[in-house]
Amino acid sequence: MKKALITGITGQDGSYLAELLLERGYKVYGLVRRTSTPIMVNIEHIKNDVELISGDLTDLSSLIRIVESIQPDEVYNLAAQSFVGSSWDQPVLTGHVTGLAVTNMLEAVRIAKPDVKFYQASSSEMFGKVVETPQKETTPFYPRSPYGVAKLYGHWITVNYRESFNMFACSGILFNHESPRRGVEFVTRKITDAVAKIKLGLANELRLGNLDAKRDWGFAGDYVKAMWLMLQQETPDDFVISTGETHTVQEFVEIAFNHVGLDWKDYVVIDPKFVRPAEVDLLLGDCSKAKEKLGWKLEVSFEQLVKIMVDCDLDKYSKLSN
Ligand code: NDP
Ligand code: GDR
Repeated sequence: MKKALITGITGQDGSYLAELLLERGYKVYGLVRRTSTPIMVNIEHIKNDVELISGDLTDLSSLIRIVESIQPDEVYNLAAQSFVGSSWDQPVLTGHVTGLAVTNMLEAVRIAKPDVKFYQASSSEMFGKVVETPQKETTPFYPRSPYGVAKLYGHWITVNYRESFNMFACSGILFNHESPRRGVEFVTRKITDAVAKIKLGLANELRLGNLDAKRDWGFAGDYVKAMWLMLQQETPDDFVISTGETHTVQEFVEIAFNHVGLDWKDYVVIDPKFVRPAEVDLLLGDCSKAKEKLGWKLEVSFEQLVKIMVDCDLDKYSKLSN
């Protein structure tokens, strides 16, 4: 039985990845932070099937001990301070967790199980300012937030450990991916959550920032398959994962409101509080390399994704109000 360790298992991607690995017969271990009250919403349904281990990405000694005791075949490093907006409020913490701590995980592996297959959750935020579109593996990076800068460190240190120590380390440069398990501060879930509340009479407005930003949005369930595929290859490499379509925040808003028969213009209020100090205007990925070498493909379209998310939030609030 193969063993996998997932950091960030309580997050959106960690929960989908854990499901996928369990389906494929893996023994799954998840690193979880100690919290005063448990926050396990995303993994409630599988918490008896996975083994949760207490630790923190910033604490090297605990990571070494964990890798030593589990002896995993694969490590998926998904833990991060992942909200771009907060990275301006907490730039140092973001640098520690999202950037430097990637070295902790790599060191733990190098010391305790150097033949591990390692996946690093890199991000299209590393492309930042538009230098070239569509963005691919060879596009120069120009991050526009403390989060993007920290992810760039994580990306390059992963490449460096592969080249320096001959480790099987891959970096997945994933474009935005969403689901009903997305945190509510991210714009897609913020929108679908508000649309459901407005439809059910539980809210009467949705306050947003820049509606013109363009993102390449896919479904998280499709993207975790790409992570797994990267670690099943003969040689480690870096891959862009994206849909190859870009949409504005406004288009997302329109589809979500239309889906419940409402006109978004009656409810959306632009609030400067949600406009960022520096914006990434356009993300559009070219994932030809992943399609060709990994055989990866998308299953959920953009419109389907928006509707799935709205329906889930409607269902959730309908049950709560009954
Ligand atoms: P989430 O924010 O949903 O999950 C982040 C996870 O990291 C949570 O489990 C969180 O734990 C954990 N975590 C945070 N800080 C620490 C720490 N110090 N020690 C241990 N665990 C910690 O992110 P996603 O699932 O959306 O994303 C997964 C990864 O992929 C992240 O690294 C993200 O930056 C990256 N990424 C995401 C994309 C996306 O569109 N979703 C696109 C590209 C990259 P807790 O529950 O305790 O907070
Ligand atoms: P992003 O996701 O920054 O792309 O990072 P987010 O959903 O936060 O923002 C997307 C775009 O929407 C605009 N926007 C708003 N965003 C939020 N959160 N709230 C608002 O009210 C709002 N109004 C407009 C933003 O300005 C932005 O342009 C996500 C995260 O998952 C990262 O961890 C990941 O690396 C990248 O995607 C790829």
